Amino acid sequence: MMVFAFKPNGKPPMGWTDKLLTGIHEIDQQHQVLFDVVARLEQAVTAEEKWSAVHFALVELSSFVSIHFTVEEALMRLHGYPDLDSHIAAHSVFAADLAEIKQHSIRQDVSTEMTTMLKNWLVSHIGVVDKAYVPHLLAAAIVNTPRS
Ligand code: FEA
Repeated sequence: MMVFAFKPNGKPPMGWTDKLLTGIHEIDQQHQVLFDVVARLEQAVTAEEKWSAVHFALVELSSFVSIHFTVEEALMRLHGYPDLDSHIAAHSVFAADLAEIKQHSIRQDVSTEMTTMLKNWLVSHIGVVDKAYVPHLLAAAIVNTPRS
């Protein structure tokens, strides 16, 4: 069973900055899970853990990325976001890069450059491309407070 690391009342994940908050609670939680999983991947790579630990972190990251992209794309589609197609295209490129690194991890070591590339993509995608849909979704009255 896949267990994701998000702890709602825990510390913010490594590398997370509140500048990346969108104000849409569900999305912000998911983004922090992504950072958490990337931090675990980085740790496995820098500590030179067994290939299987690195591969498992990449499997976990791919699984959660896929869930997250599905949720985001559904919200944008549901609310008629005009830049949906280019946003989906950006997701597809990242998912393909990630799949390639995951395959690579079976045969060869994953480099810190690769994990840095993944983290940098997350920061710039969330900070620019995701933030661009926020005014549209908030105007469409997406619920943005935590469920009790
Ligand atoms: Fe458009 Fe959200 O996607 N954060 N990520 N990755």
